[in-house]
Amino acid sequence: MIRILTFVLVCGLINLSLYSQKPIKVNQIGFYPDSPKIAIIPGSDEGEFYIIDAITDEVVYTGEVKNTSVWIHSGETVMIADFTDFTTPGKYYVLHPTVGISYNFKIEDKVHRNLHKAALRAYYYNRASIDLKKIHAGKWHRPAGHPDTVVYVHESAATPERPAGYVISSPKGWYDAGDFNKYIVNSGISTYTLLAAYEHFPEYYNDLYLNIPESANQISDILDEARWNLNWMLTMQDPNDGGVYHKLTHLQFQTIMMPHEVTADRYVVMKSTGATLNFAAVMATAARVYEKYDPEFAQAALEAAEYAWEWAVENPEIYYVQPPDVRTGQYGDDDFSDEFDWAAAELYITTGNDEYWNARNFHEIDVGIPVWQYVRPLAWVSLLHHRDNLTDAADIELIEQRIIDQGNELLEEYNTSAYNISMGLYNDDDFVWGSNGMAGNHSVMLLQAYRLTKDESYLNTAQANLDYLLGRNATGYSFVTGFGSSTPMHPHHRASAADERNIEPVPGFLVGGPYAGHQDQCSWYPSTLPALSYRDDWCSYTTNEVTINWNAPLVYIIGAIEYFRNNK
Ligand code: G3I
Ligand code: 9MR
Repeated sequence: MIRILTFVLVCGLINLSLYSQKPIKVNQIGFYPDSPKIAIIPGSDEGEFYIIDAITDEVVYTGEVKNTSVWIHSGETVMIADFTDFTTPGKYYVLHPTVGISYNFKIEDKVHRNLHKAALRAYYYNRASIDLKKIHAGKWHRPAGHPDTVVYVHESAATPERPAGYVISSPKGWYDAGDFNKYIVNSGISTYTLLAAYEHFPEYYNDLYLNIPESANQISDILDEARWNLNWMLTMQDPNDGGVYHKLTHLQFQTIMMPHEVTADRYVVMKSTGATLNFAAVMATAARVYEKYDPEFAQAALEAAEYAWEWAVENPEIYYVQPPDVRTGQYGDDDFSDEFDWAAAELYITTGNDEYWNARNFHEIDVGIPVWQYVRPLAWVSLLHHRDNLTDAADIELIEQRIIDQGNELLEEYNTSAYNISMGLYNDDDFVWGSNGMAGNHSVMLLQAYRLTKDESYLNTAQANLDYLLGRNATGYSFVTGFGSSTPMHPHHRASAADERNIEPVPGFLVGGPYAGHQDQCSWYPSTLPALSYRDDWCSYTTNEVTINWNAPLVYIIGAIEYFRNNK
């Protein structure tokens, strides 16, 4: 009987399943047996939905659709299919008799583990100055790009000791994104987030094998990967004064080509307060994270951090101004108060020196969601993690309260959202350029509240945002290359777009995601509504580029969720 019912339902849906996206939206990777499980069904036809075994096509679960409501960010009326109490491992899809089906998903332990490795390996694939060998890179192997051993000091960065045209060597590091440039500001939040993942979950990462060139050493692979960028960052500090160059860049964006094909000159461009404080914060973090494994490096990182801090205190308002002959990314910022807070917090934690705590007024400052130009929340993340080892100067109650308040704000949004996610809190402001990074960073903050309180609603909401990124969203895409049934095939990523050998883009990259700014003038966006405004096309660099700062929260949240779901 069940088989017949399924057959009838599936046949009735053949037309619907010819749509380019399946109408029912679900995490296309899957769920842990004991985690919440939700699908979004468009329309208002409440009634029964079914979970179907993808191998046998049998109905294995019947539930009632509920909560019809409108999601203003996509203009859709949607319903919730909640099948949390179905816990049997396997491969399934969701079916609603009048609406259609979803893509397949799995229920199993460690369901996101491979995706987690891929999200980390994306950094390896974006390394400058190293051959990506077949044994590590598979079919995406390529010769080394950008040795960066001859880099010119740009006029904007000239000093008596290092005049314009002076040559420095500044190899390694990760390409920022789909472009080939290396930007200190964006490296700050990205590298920190990977270091925080390790600092918060060392047992998990000590076991995670990434198949990168350093995998055979005794250090965790995530720390080896982060070190590739830290080594580059260290070369961006001017040893004569402690200031840090804003970026290492071509004068303009290069056309579509493989990294090793590029021959244009490279420059370091002006020092800025923003870059110098990001550098100070990350080096102070690195000093404590690597102390056990490489004390010499840890010491060098701490000295570099303190030198940078001194420069920033003496030069508190050097804003990045793009020189007329430079056209690449700006990462410009007109408020460094959050960068000062973050660098002070990391230096305070690492050194135990009260002067850093006292340099800022932590009682007066708020939390928020981390993004490249707003890093204050990272100060609270680190203070929370180290709260039991701080000096008497710190106010632990304040630190805990700030984290809980931020978590509660996000829970409130989840509870009122038609999609059951926390995106949309500040209305359309969450749908910025890189909204997927924003969704990830919401979850980073929710996970801090969970780590502190062990209240499951924070963990569940953090996972709901991951479900959103992996397919339970208005576009129907799973936004990580290579993971899911419908994933980006044409990201704005030169090393993928120029690769004539492979149809599939480099895997493991989270694309920027829905955003209605449309500055790229790529035509045919399906909608002007922010949550639907996404195109899987090279031309859409405002929605379909990849970057190190969007992948970093993805790594953090998957690692944390995998750890907590399997170690409760
Ligand atoms: O600061 C204003 C704010 O005051 C205003 O309310 C808001 C309204 O739109 O805009 C804010 O400015 C935005 C800015 O980011 C800061 O958030 C701009 O509109 C927006 O266009 C800008 O986007 C940045 C983009 O570069 C263009 O500069 C993205 O955040 C940033 O991720 C992206 O970074 C690029 C690099 O430059 C180059 N490498 C690739 C990378 C990713 O695309
Ligand atoms: O490829 C560039 C991308 O990395 C940047 O995020 C984006 C915005 O700064 O710019 C892209 O380059 C475009 C340039 O700005 C304008 N001409 C077309 C380039 C993309 O093909």
